[in-house]
Amino acid sequence: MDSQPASHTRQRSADLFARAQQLIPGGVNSPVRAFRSVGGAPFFTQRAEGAHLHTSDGDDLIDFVCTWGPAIHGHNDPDVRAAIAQALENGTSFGTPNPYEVEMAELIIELVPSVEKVRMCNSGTEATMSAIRLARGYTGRDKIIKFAGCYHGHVDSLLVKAGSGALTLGNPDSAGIPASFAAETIVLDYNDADTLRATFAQQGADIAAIIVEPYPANCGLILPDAGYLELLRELCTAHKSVLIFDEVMTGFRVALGGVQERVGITPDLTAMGKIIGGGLPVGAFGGKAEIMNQLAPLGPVYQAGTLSGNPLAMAAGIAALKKLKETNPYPLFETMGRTMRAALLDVAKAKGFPLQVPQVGSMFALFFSEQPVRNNEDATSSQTQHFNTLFKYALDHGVYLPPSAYETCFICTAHNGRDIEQAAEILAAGIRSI
Ligand code: KE4
Repeated sequence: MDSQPASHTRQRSADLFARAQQLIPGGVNSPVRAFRSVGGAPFFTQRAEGAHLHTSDGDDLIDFVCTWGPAIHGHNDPDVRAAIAQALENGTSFGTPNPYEVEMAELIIELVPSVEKVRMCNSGTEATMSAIRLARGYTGRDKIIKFAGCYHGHVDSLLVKAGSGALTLGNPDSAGIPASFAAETIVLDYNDADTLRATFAQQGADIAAIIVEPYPANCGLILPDAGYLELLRELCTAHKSVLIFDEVMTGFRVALGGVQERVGITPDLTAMGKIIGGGLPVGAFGGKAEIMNQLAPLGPVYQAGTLSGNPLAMAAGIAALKKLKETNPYPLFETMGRTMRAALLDVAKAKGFPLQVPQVGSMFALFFSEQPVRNNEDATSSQTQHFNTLFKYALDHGVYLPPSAYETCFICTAHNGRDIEQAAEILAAGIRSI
């Protein structure tokens, strides 16, 4: 892959972006795509294949965003395509139950043992929003605990940042969120066991649920201290609060059964998305039948969706999940992830540069920080300007990292072999150039 000349203008993308900005707020349909965090203007993608994006400017990029997680088999996977094409023969949406929904539910329940019943929806946001409503309806309580830096989609009660004061009551983290909503959300630091215990001691009887990304991956990638996730389980059990694992990103990615399979913890509810749609719009939430049966039409908690269980999305997701079962790519992911981590740490050490590369399987992140990153405050204290410099160097040399230091890089099976080595060389050169 040739390095792009620094003067490479990406003119076609620039023209498209100029038009888009006249029509769509910020020119994008999701904010992170606007490159505001890293600077510069976004490129537009014409086609995606395997581990590569082919841009409107004729560039060929090794992709470590993988459309934010769904493309675990690489883009445009032939088996997923074939499944969509076959389903398409019968139409795109029926508004009635369809056989694909049953097969998808059977697969999820087989692969994620904590899930006894599951409901499909159309995004990760819908999944977490519905899980929270369900937990509140099931417990009759209002308070939710979330953790600073964790992102669970644009749910009103979760777009909340840490408040001040001992009770850490939340403040809105977006315009349009009533203070009354934010006040029902308690925001704590991830990996802070003492404050968590104290919060439950003070308010346990009012806490409907904890919602957590068990491996937070929306503030870079953060891994739990030993015993921390077990503490979440212990406190929720003791206080009869619902433990919700948001595995929209980690589900089926870090193991077939997600983080909960790796750590042997059984949440009460799990939010899912991304991979289970094979790249088409999807979300799902599931867990204990006793809780799930509170959902309409059985119970008093309402939740619905015109396109929930859409046959094309179900066919694509079923193909993606079946392929994961058949190929078991997780050892390969660990090997590729460690190859990338070692290459980055080696060059940073040789340069005497502070770099942390948390990695688990096919997920890794880069923090330019002396200290390991244990929570959101550590993450935001890292030298993100170095990440932004690396991002630009990488893009100019044919490697696409997530356009924010607070995202996580994804490896797919299609990276195997030359792509991962070539990308590691380019990123190492990028670190040397900082
Ligand atoms: P969606 O509504 O975007 O499908 O899912 C929301 C969501 C929920 N939970 C977790 C752990 C998530 O990571 C997400 C969405 N992830 C981001 C990337 N970090 C999506 C990218 C974007 O917002 O454009």
